[in-house]
Amino acid sequence: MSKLIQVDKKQLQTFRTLFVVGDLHGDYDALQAALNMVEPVKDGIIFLGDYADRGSSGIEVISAVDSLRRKHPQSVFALKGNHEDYTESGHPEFWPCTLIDEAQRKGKEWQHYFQSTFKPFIKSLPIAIIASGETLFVHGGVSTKIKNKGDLMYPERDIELDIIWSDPCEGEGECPNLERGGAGVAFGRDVTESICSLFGVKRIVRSHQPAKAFTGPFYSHNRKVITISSTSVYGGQPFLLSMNPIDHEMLSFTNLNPPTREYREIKRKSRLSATCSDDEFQSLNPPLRLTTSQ
Ligand SMILES: [Mn+2]
Repeated sequence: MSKLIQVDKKQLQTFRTLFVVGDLHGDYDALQAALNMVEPVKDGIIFLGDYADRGSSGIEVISAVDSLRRKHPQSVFALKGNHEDYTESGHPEFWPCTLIDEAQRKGKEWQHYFQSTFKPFIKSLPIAIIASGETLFVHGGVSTKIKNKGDLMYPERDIELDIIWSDPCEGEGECPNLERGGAGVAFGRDVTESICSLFGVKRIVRSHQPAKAFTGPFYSHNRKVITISSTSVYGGQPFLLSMNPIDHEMLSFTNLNPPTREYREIKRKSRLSATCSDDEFQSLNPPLRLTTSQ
């Protein structure tokens, strides 16, 4: 099965809006807020991966995304993130994994849940979407190992790892992603340029770094890489990206969890911007919202 989804112009034209959801990490409230704005079939919707872990409602998020995408396979697409990377026997290939504890807390025996529900879900996830002439969607990033479409359709393991783990970096070239213990690569502007021209797209939309996108989208590589986050579990604001389906240059971002007055006041006073440190935002960290599970 191909791990690349190609959406051509004709299909894009059928959508009223193309919505993109970044990392959710168990934030069911943010998912619900996003889905309230979307009408599947009329709208296209792309999830960029990392559905569980850290937040309290990974099970519910996975279940909702899975059923939505089964119901609307022509308009709902869900990508694989590094938090959907497990061995055949259900051992996570990343850290930290909280989904196993969450499942057990909610009365699910992990092996049974993994084999019967989660594994079929993650096995079916593509790793990339090309919206013809416009945008490459991935969870993490790209690397110089990618030479053609076949590398996305039937990726070797090292290419899959690059796609689900990599981050953009300043400058040019590519090096091991040391901030993540060498998983994936840190890729420079020239790598973005060559991948965009290889696949005939104008930009790369990805997630994987919620801390970089606390207050809205984070742009890199001359605005050709857009990083978004749709989770509040790290203390930032969750955003939904809306794109004109045939001209992705026309886009907007909606805060799914409008800031409280207190947050806005602190932000105004300290003139926080998208470049503020993680520590500054940690001090504003709202309590994790607990979603009751059924
Ligand atoms: Mn990630």
